[in-house]
Amino acid sequence: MPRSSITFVFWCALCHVTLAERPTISPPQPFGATPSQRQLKWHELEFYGFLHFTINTFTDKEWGYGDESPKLFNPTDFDANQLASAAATAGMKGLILTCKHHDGFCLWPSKYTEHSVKNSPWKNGQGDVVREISDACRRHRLKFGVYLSPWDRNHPDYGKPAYVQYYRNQLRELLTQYGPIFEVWWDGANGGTGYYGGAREKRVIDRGSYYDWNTTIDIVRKLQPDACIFSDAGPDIRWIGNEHGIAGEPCWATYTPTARKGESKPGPGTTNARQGNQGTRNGRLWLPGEADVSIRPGWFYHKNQDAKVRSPENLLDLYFVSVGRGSSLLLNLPPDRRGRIHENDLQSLRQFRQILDAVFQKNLAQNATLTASNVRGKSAQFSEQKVLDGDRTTYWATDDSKKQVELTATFSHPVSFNIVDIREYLPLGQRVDMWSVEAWQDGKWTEWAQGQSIGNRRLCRGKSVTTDRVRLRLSGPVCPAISEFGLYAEPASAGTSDKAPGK
Ligand code: FUL
Repeated sequence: MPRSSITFVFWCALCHVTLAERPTISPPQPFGATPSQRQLKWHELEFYGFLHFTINTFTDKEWGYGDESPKLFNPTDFDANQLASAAATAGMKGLILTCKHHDGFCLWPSKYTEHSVKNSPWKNGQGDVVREISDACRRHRLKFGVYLSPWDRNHPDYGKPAYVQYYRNQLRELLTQYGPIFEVWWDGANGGTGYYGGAREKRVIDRGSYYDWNTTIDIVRKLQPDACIFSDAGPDIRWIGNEHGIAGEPCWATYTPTARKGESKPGPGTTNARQGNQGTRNGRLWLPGEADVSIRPGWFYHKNQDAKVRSPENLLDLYFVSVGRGSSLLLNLPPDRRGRIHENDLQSLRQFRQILDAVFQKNLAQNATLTASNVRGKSAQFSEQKVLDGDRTTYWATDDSKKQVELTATFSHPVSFNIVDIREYLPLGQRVDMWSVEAWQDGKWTEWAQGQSIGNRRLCRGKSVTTDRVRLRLSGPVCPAISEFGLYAEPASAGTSDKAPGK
C-alpha cells in the first residue's frame, strides 16, 4: 500500500474512533407531548395485578350497599405471601389493592372510621390487610399501589364537603404508612344510592366540582412524588375505556381527554372515556392507557365462578391487545374467602407465564445483519444496532430530514417468525404514525403487517412466515427514534384461545 494510502486509512480510523466516542451529533428534538420521569418508570412495568378483596368477598356481591357489618370480614387462612407470590409467578411487576371499595369498608385500621378491619373478628380486630400485602409485595420485589374508592356508600357525610376531607385523610394514611406507592387508582363510579350512615338514600354529586381533584392530586404529589395517578383522565395514566383489557388499534400514548356530555371538565367519571381506548394522535398530554380486566367474570371472588377462570391462552391474547398496543395490563386476581388466590387461577397464571417465556425466549433478529436506510449523522450513538441491545434508553435515529425510513434484517439462513416487537424511545415523544413489516418472498417484498402507533411497545402477532430478509418501514412527521426491534416465533403449543380476548 502506498504511504499516502496508509496515512489516509490511519487518519480515517482515527476520525472514526473520535467521532464514535464523542457524541458530537445532537439527538432529535422531542416531538409533541412527552412522558414525565414517573411515567417513564411506570412504562417499564407493563404487566401488574389488581386485588379486589373486601366485605363483598364474604357477601358474594360485586358492589356492597355500605350497611354490611364489619364482622362479615373474616378470611379463614389469609396469606399475603401467597397473593404476592401468585403475582410474581405470573410475571407481574406490582399489585394494586382495593383498600376501600364503594361499600366503604377499610382494609386497614383507619383512625377516621369504625367501618374497618379493626371491628372484624379477623385477627381479633388487630389485623391490617394493607400492611400485610404491602410488606409481602416488597418481599417479592413487587411494587404496591392503592385503590381508594372516591364513592363511599357507608359514610354519613358522603355528598357533603366533610367527606372530601375524610377521603383525603384516608389517602394520607395510605400514602404515609405503607412505604412507596407506585400507583393511586381513582374509580369513575361516583354517587348514587347507599346506606350513608343509615340515611339509605340516593346522593347525587356534581362530579365535576365535588371532589376538587386538583387539591387531592397535590397531596399525592407531595406525599408520593413517584406515584402515578390513574383515572378516566389521568393525570398520569388513563383508563382504556373498557373493562375487557383491550386497548384500541391504534392506541396513542398521547391524549386530549374531553368532558362527557353535560359535564364541565374531564375527570374521574366525567370523561368521554371511550376515547381513551385509542387516545389522540398529537394529543395535548402524554397520558398512556391502562387496560384493566379480571381473570374471572367478576372483580370479586364468587365460588360459582371457579370454573370460569380465563385460560392461559386467553391471557396471552389479552397481553397482545394491551401491552402489545402500548398500554399496560392490569389483571385482577380476586382473593377467595380464605384470603388466597384460588388454585384454578394459580394454574392459569403459571401456564400463562410459561407460554409467555417460551414465546419471547429468543429474539431471532439478534442473528441478523441490520442495515438502516439512514443513521443520524452516521454516528454510532444512533446506529441501527441500538435496536438489538435490549436497552430502552438507547435508540436508532435518522437525520431530521429522513422521515420515511427503513431497517432491513438479513439472515444467513431463512428464519420463521410470527411476532414482531417494536419500541419507540419514549422521552422523544410518539414520533412514528405509520409502520409496516415486510418479508422478502419469491423475489419481492411482501407486506406482513402494518399499523399506525408504536409507543412503549408494539407487538404484532400474525401468520408464521419464513424468509431470509425482513424490512421495517416507518414514517411520521419527524425522524423516528426506535429503541428495540424483535422477531419471535411462537411455539405451536402456545395456542390462541378460541374466544375473543375480552370474553
Ligand atoms: C369499576 C368498579 O365499579 C368495579 O367494582 C371495579 O372496582 C372496577 C375495577 O372499577 O368501575
